[in-house]
Amino acid sequence: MTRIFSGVKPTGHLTLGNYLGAIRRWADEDQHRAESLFCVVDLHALTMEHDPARVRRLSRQAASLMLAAGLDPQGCTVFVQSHVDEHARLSYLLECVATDGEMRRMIQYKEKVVRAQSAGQSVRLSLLTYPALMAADILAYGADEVPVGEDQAQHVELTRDLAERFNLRYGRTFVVPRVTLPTVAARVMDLQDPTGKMGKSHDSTAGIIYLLDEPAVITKKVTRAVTDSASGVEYEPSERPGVANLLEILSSCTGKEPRTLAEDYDSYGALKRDTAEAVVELLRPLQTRHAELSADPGYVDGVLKDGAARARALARPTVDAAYRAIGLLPPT
Ligand code: AQP
Repeated sequence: MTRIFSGVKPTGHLTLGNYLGAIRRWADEDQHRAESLFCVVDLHALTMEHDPARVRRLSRQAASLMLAAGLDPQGCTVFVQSHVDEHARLSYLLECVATDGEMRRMIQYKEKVVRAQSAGQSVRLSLLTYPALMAADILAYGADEVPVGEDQAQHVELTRDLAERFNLRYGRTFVVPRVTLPTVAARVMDLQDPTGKMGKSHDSTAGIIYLLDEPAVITKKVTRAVTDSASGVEYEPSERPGVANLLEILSSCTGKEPRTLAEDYDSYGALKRDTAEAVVELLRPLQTRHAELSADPGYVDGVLKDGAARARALARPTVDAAYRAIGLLPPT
């Protein structure tokens, strides 16, 4: 059976980008067709300046939002990365297979270095080595598929390279995974800066729709979305990114093609009104379920405990095999 792994970092409140690019697919499709593992990848939240209490809070919130989005713990494994030691164990081996040059080529690394430096922060070494840990997250489980948004595709490509290199040098140990992207909204853009990704750890929040935003807040953010001064509504992502972003968001809520949707509108006002309404309705059930789960933290903790036990049992044999293959003496 196909095996799927994917995760979300507790670096901020989850956004519409996280939902449309990843989590909705996990819940609506992936968990029903494959053996699936979905993870709150909390170790990745330590690569930039962080507040320990906030990371803990956001980790539980991310898990509860994943469940609220429809992940069924009877049908898939939901867990927290740091509860399973195998991720960190394998990450070191992959650092011994990766090169400094390929880590430095990662776009997210380059972007986040600029962000850290402009905030006057030092750049943590873990920011550079983060893709090795992400590769470990995936390879430890023998995942065949990794459903992510477009921004993570480069890291999955690197994971493939590391798996192939390891297998070639030390004997076949890892499944070589492939990335799967959503057909629409693979990169939801910031409503205030439609040339940049809607990212949960960005400082300016006016262009970011958070999954737990109130309906009135969502409406205000969509209404104030940056478009352009051209007249008429057309789907031209490179020339008119703001309008294209709204059409893609509406498309992923309605199932209609962005280009077809564009024909229904001759004003930005109507497009924004319908997009805001569609997003509010899309998120309503998730927000209701999240409120119920928040009132029952014991349930979420129980899901994460069972999930970690299942994940550990799956990862351990592969990581042990990698330790043997690379030349480490097994304990007696
Ligand atoms: N804007 C997006 N559009 C489509 N998919 C997205 N994803 C993230 N943003 C978008 C996908 O959501 C999954 C989890 O994302 P993540 O937690 O790994 O990263 P992030 O939300 O991008 O958060 P960061 O890295 O902490 O902050 P920023 O955004 O500031 O760089 C992934 O599958 C991702 O592709």
